[in-house]
Amino acid sequence: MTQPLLLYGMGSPNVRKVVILLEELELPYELRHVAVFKGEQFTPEFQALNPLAKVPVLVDPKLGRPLAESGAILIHLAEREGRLLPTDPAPRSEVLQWLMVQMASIGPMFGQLNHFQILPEGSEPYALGRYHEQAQRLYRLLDDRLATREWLAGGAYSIADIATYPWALYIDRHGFDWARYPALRRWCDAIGQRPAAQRANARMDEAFTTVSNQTRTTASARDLDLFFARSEEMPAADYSAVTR
Ligand SMILES: N[C@@H](CCC(=O)N[C@@H](CS)C(=O)NCC(=O)O)C(=O)O
Repeated sequence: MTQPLLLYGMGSPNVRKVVILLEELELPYELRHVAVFKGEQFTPEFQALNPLAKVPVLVDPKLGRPLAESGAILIHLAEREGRLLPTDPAPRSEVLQWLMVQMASIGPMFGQLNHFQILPEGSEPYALGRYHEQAQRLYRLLDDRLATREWLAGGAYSIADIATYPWALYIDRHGFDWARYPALRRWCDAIGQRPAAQRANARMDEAFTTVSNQTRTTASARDLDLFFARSEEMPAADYSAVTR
């Protein structure tokens, strides 16, 4: 019998994209929660899997080593199964380009916007303004791109779409109006209706949502300093909104 894959994660977009791909590929897998709001990622056992101490991490018996970084995990699984990443150089390079846009720009910029939105209103206006502008530029890029094509890259649904979708769903929480991004909305709806995306939601809810929320809402101020890597040398920050 084939051994199932094991994915370490929590309820977050970088984990969700891997779960969506696992469902698209119909591979057997187990999910293991990592209590990042309680510092479990910094245990020696977890850091042996990923020295950067972040989820997701995939353990694939066929690979013989744990694999971190969601983009690398998507490429590995797509290549392993020969799906959702074209082999012809031109469409393949296009899919990889748009996957890198997600990994290098969308994830980091939206992540920083999420961070500064958490702080009490008015505490970091420059940082909030900067990341809001960067996010707007990226939402506009996606909407313009999707106005002339069904999928982001390579002429077919691919790991570039799967990587970007869970992040694009932040649009209204980032204060933008869906009505100004109709092509992005059409694309999000189309992915959300795919049976694999719906099965991924159910698996994420079952394995992560309740337990992630519980660790988040009970995190102490010290836990949150650790989670946000705020050192003693830095100014104090009010993260209390995270626990609400
Ligand atoms: N570039 C990484 C980012 C992973 C990441 O930021 N993971 C977050 C959850 S989405 C995490 O583990 N945070 C815990 C920490 O930073 O200590 C990827 O795409 O896998």
